[in-house]
Parts: sequence; structure tokens; C-alpha cells
Amino acid sequence: MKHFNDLKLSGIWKKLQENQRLNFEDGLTIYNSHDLIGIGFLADFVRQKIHGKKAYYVINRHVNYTNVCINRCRFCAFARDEGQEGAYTLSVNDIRKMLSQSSQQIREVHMVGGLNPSLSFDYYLEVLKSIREILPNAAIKAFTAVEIDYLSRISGLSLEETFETLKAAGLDMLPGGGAEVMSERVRHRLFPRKIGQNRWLEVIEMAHRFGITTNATMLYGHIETIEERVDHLLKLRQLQDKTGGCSAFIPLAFHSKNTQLSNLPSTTGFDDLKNIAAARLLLDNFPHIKAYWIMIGEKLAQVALSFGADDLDGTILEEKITHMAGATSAKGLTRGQIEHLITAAGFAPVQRDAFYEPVDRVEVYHERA
Ligand code: V47
Repeated sequence: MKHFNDLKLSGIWKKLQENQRLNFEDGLTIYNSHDLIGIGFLADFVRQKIHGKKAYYVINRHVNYTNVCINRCRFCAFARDEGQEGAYTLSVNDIRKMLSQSSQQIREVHMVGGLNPSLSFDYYLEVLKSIREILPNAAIKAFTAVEIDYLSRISGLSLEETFETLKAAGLDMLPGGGAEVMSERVRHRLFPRKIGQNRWLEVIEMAHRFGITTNATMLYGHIETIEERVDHLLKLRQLQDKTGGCSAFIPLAFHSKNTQLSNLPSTTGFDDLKNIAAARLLLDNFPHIKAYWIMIGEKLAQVALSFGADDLDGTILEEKITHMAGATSAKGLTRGQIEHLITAAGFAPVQRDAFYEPVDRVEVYHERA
């Protein structure tokens, strides 16, 4: 008989052993509990059932093509107005030059940026084609649902046609951002100009129908309530029941420096681990839970492997969004450093591609034209 310091966790343990799905109340129990070790035990039970001791990572790099953005969300330190000091937009040539200097070992390019009215739809297609040409071994994970919605509007194409065109130009997969927390209350206060949850869900569902897998995220540690967190996770679970197209869930720890919410404190290690564990426990239909070391730091991400996470994202070159908001994590890790974090925590590193295939079994996807 397993003993929990928080007796309320015993009910969840029973459900897990009987393969029963957790509900909203269980989500609240997890978030309200101070028995972090108990929560970790539960999440690790599920994690090990799915992945054993495997811990995934990818050799990847980020490309943030512009920080000019018309949405100007209050939690964002990255965005600028056109012409404002610090505003930048990379030309197709800038991106080509940047990527030409990158290693051919890169298996994933993660690309997101602002909604910049001076960029045409052709620009996005040219960028995708350039990445495909210069890094044929890399999958392109680009544009959150917010950017996809914007691209459909500026191109005048339907969502279906937008995906078709982007896919033909090289798009493989969508990153998980943009829904933030699916709460109209929070949206009105923090990101009123951004698409709402219905449109976000519609775009993601359409991507899945097109065979484009996506991730999903939740931005936590600002003004959201525990109820809103659980509700967000259950909405994602419902979507995944319908489509099965989500690959990883990534809790994103809010960084407040240089944002309009700079009075808010950083998230705590306790809450960071709880979010990883809650995700592993509630999102029973998501294959992967990512500990995003850029946001929670390398050391806590390593510990998160025992609290439900099975993936450390990647080596990540040139992350900008979180570092502009005060992240103190490294700007990138080597393959050796990331493998060391994994093995020192007692897990077996698996270098993966963007679709979680071990790289050794993967040949070049896209031959050079
Ligand atoms: O949606 C913006 C977040 C997201 C801040 O799919 C912030 O593998 C914390 O989508 N503090 C975009 N977070 C990033 C994203 C992502 C990141 C890592 C992995 C994956 C993946 C996707 O960044 C936005 C927003 O929630 N964000 N500002 C901030 N100050």
C-alpha cells in the first residue's frame, strides 16, 4: 500500500492503477497539493509506463524572423512596433546566410516570429524553401496557429489552401504556442488582439487533418488561476481525443522582465515541476511532455525527467523570446551537455528527429533538388 503525505493523492493513484482517466477535480487536487514528491511519484509512474527510461532530445536551432508584431501581447518582451528601437526583420538572404553557417546535423528548425505587416506571403514561402534547400536533413517546425491564421488572412487563402501552400514550400510541423491559456478572462487582460481559443483550436485541428502534427503549450505563472490551467489542459486533451495530431505538450514558464507585467515574480521550481507532472497526468493521450530548459533552466529540466517529462527539447541555438524576457539559462547546449544532463539523472538519451524517430534510423528526408 503506497503512502502519500497528501492523502488526497491516494485516489489519483488508485485511478492510475485502474487505467481510469483523471478529471477536472483531480487536476485541482494535483495543483492544490504540496506533496510534490507524491505528485512526482504519480507522474513518473505514467512516464515510465510509456517511455521507460528513455529521454529524448533533438539537435535544433531557432529562427525568429522578425520581432515586429501588431498583437503586442502584454506578456511579451520580444515584440516591437515597426520603426521602434530594436525592431528587426531578417531578409530571406539574412536567413540563408545564417543557415549556411549551421551544422548539417541539425534535425529541426524551430521558427516563429511576430505578425509583421510589411512581410508578404511570398516571403514566408521563400524562407521555407531556403531552409529546405540549405538544411535538407532538418524538419521545419514553424509558425504557431496565430501566424497561420495571419498568413491565411494576408494571402486571402482558406486555411486548407494556406496549409497546402505552406506544406508544398516545406512546412513539416507546427510549434505549440499561441493559445497561451484558453481563458477569455486572461485573453482580455493580456492578449486581446490575439486570436481566441476557438480559432486556435480550429487552426490546429485543420493542421492535424492535413497530416501536419503540432505541439501544444500553456503559458503559466502570470494571472491565470489553477482552474484555468486545468481547463486549458482538458481542452487540449479533448482536441487530442478528436484528432490524435499533437506530439508534445510544453508548459511555458512566464518570464516577466521587460514586459508590461514586470512586477510579477518568477515562477518557482515547485510550480514548474508541478506543471510538468500535472500535464503528464492529465494529458493521458499526449505521447510527449517536454521540459523546456530554456525557460526552467538546465538543472530543473534535468529533475523534471523524474516528474513526468520525457523530452528536453534540444540543443537550441539562438533562442530570443525568453532571453529577452530575462531568462538566465544558456543560449544553447552542445549534444554532449544535453546527454550529460540526461545520463546523470539516470535516463537513457535518445537523439530524435522532429517526429520522435531516433535519428540513427532516419535517412535524409528531403534530397537536395
Ligand atoms: O506562445 C512569449 C511564449 C510562445 C513569453 O512547440 C513567453 O516545441 C514565457 O511556441 N515568458 C512561443 N513565455 C514559443 C513556442 C514554443 C516554445 C518552445 C517549444 C515549442 C514547441 C514551442 O512563447 C508564445 C508564448 O506563450 N512567450 N513571451 C515570456 N515573456
